[in-house]
Amino acid sequence: GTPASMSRFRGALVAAVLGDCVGGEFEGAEEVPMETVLQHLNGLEDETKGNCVLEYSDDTAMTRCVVQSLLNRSGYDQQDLARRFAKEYSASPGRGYGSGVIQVLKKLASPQLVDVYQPARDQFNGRGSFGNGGAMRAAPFALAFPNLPDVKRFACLGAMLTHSCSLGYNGAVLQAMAVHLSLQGALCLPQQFISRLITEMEEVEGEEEALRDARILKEAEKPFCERLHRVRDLMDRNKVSIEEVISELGNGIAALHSVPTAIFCVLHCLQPRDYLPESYGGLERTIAYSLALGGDTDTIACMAGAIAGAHYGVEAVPQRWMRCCEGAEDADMNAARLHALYHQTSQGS
Ligand code: R7I
Ligand code: MG
Ligand code: MG
Repeated sequence: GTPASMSRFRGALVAAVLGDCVGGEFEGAEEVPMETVLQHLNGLEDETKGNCVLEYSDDTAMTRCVVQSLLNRSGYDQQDLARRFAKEYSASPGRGYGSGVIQVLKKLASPQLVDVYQPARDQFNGRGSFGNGGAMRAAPFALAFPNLPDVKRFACLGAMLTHSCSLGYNGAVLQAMAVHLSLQGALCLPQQFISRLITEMEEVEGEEEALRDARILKEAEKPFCERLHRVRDLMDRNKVSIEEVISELGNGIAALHSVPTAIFCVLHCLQPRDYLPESYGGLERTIAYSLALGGDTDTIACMAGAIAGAHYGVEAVPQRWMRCCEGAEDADMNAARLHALYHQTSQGS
């Protein structure tokens, strides 16, 4: 497809929902046999089972808040977004939110709150969360703003409403950038794609706060860059085992242990793989592979889904998977509205 086409917007938002919904089945499982993954996915296509409904989790619930806020305010509005997160949580608290972030969401509901970023700063003894909750909802920023500096800035701020540690919000910046580049067709040249992400993250992680957090948490000097180099090493290799991917990149709830992993899933599945069905296209391969890693499957599949969906477009989304997933239709409609906002913004400024 052409860069930033409607199909790419729809693919990104719909496949993110699919990843979350189908990934929920295995969240927290230690490594999932591919056979089990394929059974789960084939089950979605079994029409004799009637209308299966897979509910979305916090990943999609918060993504929907971001989408609604960006559309309603025609851009980023921190007060509005904070209010929507709080309202969504109090309406449906059982979506599987991280155990720490719940406190932030409760504080965000207070009408007396002056600084909407303060509750996030109070997390984890004042260091802030490094969970992947900021990254899991970052895709809409890439679908609302055509310019990369805006994507980076607003993805960062949007994440800081709950994640004030740089290892949290920089995961969101990386995820939004990956969706942005994919939307432009950058995955047609995978080597350049990963190199570009590394170059951008070099700058992002060169900031004082990031360098300090990395030091305190005893990570590499530039933790996301280090992981992206590992992604590049793994994608250059013909055969990579699931165990190696987990040990090199991680499959956990920290942004550092899941965003680079999601990016790897997309890159690895650009080609057919002998352990995945021949009938699968790239999008199906990406989601199946993400689930087979185990761990934080809903979130890794959600993030990989957004990046892959922006590359392959909505035509690559299996209809029968889509029909099973709560919120997929809404995502499709909202993607079209974001497409309009994006192209309006690019002409206006
Ligand atoms: O990041 P967050 O919104 O959780 C997202 C995850 C996704 O997998 C969703 O699908 C859902 O299942 O949850 O929520 P947080 O509570 O901010 O972070 C998640 C977890 O990461 C926390 O509950 C902690 O276990 C851990 N964590 C930390 N632990 C120690 N020190 C995050 N930050 C820290 C920290 O600074
Ligand atoms: Mg979830
Ligand atoms: Mg999760």
